[in-house]
Amino acid sequence: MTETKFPSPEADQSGAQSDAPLVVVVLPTYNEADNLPAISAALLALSLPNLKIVVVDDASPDGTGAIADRLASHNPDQIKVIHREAPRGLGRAYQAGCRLALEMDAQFIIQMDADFSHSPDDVLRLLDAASDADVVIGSRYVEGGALDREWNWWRRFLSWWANTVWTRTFLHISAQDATSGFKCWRRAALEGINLDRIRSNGYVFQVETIYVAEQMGFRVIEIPIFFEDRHLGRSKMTFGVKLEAAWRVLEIRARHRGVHRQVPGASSNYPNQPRTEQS
Ligand SMILES: Nc1nc2c(ncn2[C@@H]2O[C@H](COP(=O)(O)OP(=O)(O)OP(=O)(O)O)[C@@H](O)[C@H]2O)c(=O)[nH]1
Ligand SMILES: [Mg+2]
Repeated sequence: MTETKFPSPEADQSGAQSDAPLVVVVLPTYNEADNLPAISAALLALSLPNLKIVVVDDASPDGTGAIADRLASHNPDQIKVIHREAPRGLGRAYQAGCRLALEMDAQFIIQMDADFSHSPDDVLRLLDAASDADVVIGSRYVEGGALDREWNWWRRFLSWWANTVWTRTFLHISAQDATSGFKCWRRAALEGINLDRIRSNGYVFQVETIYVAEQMGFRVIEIPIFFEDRHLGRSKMTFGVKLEAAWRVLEIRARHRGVHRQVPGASSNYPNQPRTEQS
């Protein structure tokens, strides 16, 4: 086994857990009753001694919020729940979850879907890569990344178009998977982009935050992931969400083109020892 930045709980018999950097996983949920218990368990089972979960539920009609509360009551130190009222929206939910993560003093903030499209095991790989970056994207479009074969041609086309044509043409984003919902932020980068200036309500939150991070000169890197189609539950991607994504790309450019980094070298304030994958 190789040295890791995030010591495993087994290796740390002295109760020195608080020395490990706090990793907070923000899990937005809307009707994820079938997935939430399993994804929470999988995350808590990772060999990270200081991991917490923030579930952000938007009054899911299927009772996900009550399930989240039950999980939190069993793991009060590790699971926090935010209950949001209407209007629902992935971007709004992430705003709330990321703010709480910063208040909790998280050093690394992970964004991921709650439906197992993003593998919990890949959280370790994102954290590894964060040794050399301010933001790490779990990417479907860099070499080695892949989409589930279940995706039909129309969905593949839309995702490709959104990433390679729309965001790259209009925003000149360097990342090849700017719409990815699987990311690791160093605290300094998330603070640096300033969530107050992010306006996206829905899925285009992903694009807006990456655009601002790149504009401000934060180091954004991508690592390949396999994006698996959800097994349980249904997609929340509505026509309205797609429409917001399409027009807001134009607004994002007008709003943020001139932003510059205000805290040069911010990432150097955070732990940055090399960490390699466990073997
Ligand atoms: N809190 C909150 N979470 C949401 C909302 N919309 C989607 N989510 C969550 O965001 C994550 C991604 O949503 P999905 O519906 O899986 O979207 P997707 O991955 O693009 O689509 P599929 O691949 O078809 O599942 C999931 O964890 C959802 O439960 C929302 O309005 N509010
Ligand atoms: Mg999904």
